[in-house]
Amino acid sequence: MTATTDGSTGAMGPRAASASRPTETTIPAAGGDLRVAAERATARSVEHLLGRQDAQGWWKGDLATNVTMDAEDLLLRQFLGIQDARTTEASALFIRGEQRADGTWATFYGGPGELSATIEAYVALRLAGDSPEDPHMARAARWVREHGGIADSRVFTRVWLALFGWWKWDDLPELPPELIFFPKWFPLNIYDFGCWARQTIVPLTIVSAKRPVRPAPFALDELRADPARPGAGKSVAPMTSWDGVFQRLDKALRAYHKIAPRRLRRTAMNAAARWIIERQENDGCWGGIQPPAVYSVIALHLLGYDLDHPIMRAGLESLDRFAVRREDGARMIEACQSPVWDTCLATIALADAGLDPDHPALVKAADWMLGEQIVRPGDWSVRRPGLDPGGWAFEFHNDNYPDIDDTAEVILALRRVRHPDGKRLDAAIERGARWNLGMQSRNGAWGAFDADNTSPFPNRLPFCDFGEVIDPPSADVTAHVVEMLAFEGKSHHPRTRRGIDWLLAEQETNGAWFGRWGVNYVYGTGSVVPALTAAGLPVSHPAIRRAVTWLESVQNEDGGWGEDLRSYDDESWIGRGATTASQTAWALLALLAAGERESKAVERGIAWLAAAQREDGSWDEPHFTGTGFPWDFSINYHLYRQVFPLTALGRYLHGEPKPLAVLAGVHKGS
Ligand code: R01
Repeated sequence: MTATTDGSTGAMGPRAASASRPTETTIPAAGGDLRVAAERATARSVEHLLGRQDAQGWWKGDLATNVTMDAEDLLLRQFLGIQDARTTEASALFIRGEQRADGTWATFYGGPGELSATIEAYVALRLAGDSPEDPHMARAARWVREHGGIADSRVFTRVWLALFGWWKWDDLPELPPELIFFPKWFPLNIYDFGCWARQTIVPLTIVSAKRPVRPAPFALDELRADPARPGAGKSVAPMTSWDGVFQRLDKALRAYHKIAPRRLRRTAMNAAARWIIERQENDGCWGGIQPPAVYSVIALHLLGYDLDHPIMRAGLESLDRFAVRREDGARMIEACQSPVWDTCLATIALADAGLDPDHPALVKAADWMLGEQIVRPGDWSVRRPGLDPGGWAFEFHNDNYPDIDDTAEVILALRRVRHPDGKRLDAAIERGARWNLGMQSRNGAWGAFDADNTSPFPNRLPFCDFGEVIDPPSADVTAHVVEMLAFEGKSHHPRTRRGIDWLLAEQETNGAWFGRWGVNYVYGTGSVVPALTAAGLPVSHPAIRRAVTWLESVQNEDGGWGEDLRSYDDESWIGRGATTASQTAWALLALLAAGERESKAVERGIAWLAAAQREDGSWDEPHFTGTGFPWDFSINYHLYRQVFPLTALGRYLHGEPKPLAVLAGVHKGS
């Protein structure tokens, strides 16, 4: 178990928000005073960030999501019979701390009660010994019943309940293991799924074919809604709609489940098991993310792997590494860890804040990043078989799934460092840039992990009622790649030009860009504008002007920016929400790149950052500003509040980072 890495106190949520108010300073006036305030904030922030670098050169902030992570960790231990009292109590402490006054759990700070998360958290607490008569439990159960009960929860939740006999396997959509045999050109083959979904569903095909039930120590009737309630029962869509087609496909698959030839099924499950085992990482995890590890351990266990088999031991040990211990003893499960992403963003922030390119902290960070480059093929090779490897992943251990976003940002970070071995740095960058170029999708843009991962079918499966299961190109990732290519002197490369054209076509009528991996239009716009100007678009370009107008139109009264996660679900929240440090910084990065340094909007934004900073050089940010899957799965990256404000302050003080051509001569060996 690792100690909390960001020094935060207690569980997140309303408590943390009120416990730590920013140090109240008066908003500095514009002009000289503002510059002084910005310099002071920058210096404090640099100190803070330098103090948080690991001795090995990386940074890592906590990655907070929601209590389904913690609940499923406990459910897994219960299912395998490996629960221990201390772990259970520490997880229960965290889960209880996240419950809100109305009895619910949300999937992001300040969000509405969410049925599936509330059910999973409730069940986990019952396993930990909380009584249904306890007021906090009774409140949760009543809310669940009033909101449709178990029957209205997502498929994943009902799979967990089926494992304990609380739900019937017969009443779940089918996902047959024979999927593993579909060739890579056939609809719904596993490579049509985004890599996170692929790694999750392959083990789940084994689990749902095996349909195991390990009866639970108690019933769960208090979570069932009245079956006579109006609206109960699922409607059937017409055959002429895609939903209708997929509902009938599911019916056919259920019939198939009963008659599936035993030999074929066994061969399919063995092939799926082989696929899983081949993808286990050196540290025992799968893809660096928690859900595939949980389901892979269950699937292999169901196929007869003992818990002390080396594969299983390593898998179970890797699960422990997703746990973060908070100061109050609570145990929080991270969906994944973000060291590569945090390290490249911190390096960029420190360099743009004026740290010397050969500062030991930056050289150390570069050394660590260089060691993390992935030089072997992965699942991405299925769609790009001829392409040489050379990307970076987001996590410590995820060699099979480097991503295009991390690769672009790592290169942007490495270019800011004057490394003693300039040749090695150049070679690594060259290799990474080539990999990113080769991963461009046919439409000229870039997805996160794969090229051309755009099949419309996976999202239609009744099994896939949660989150995003494909990885189509997005504006934020495409922008990061374009910015990187511009810094590499490739603004006129035909692939860069196609990326730029795609971005220009993707701008919304309001002037903003959608944020796929960050919340939301502020993130998209904060990513795209600096990329377009780095690639040589003049700040007078109409696309840039419209973006500036939009950002200025959504600036908050207090001078900052904020955009609520509800913007993914409800247009009226676009650009609107409580001011946060990271979103204020994203808006500023766009405005600064657009040449608005002297504007009132920028000055008010910088003033907000300076005033909201804490004594120790950090910022607070209870709001989630990271996106796993729009609306369904949100992330609070605990380092975002530190790295993005520092980058914005640095660029306010020192101007835009200079592309390679201007930096020529920095690399002695090149
Ligand atoms: C999950 C799940 O837990 C999960 C965890 C992490 C991610 C994907 C990509 C990146 C990297 C970071 C995290 N960048 C592309 C983003 C950069 C900002 C996604 C999902 C939950 C449910 C299922 C993630 Br089903 C599968 C996985």
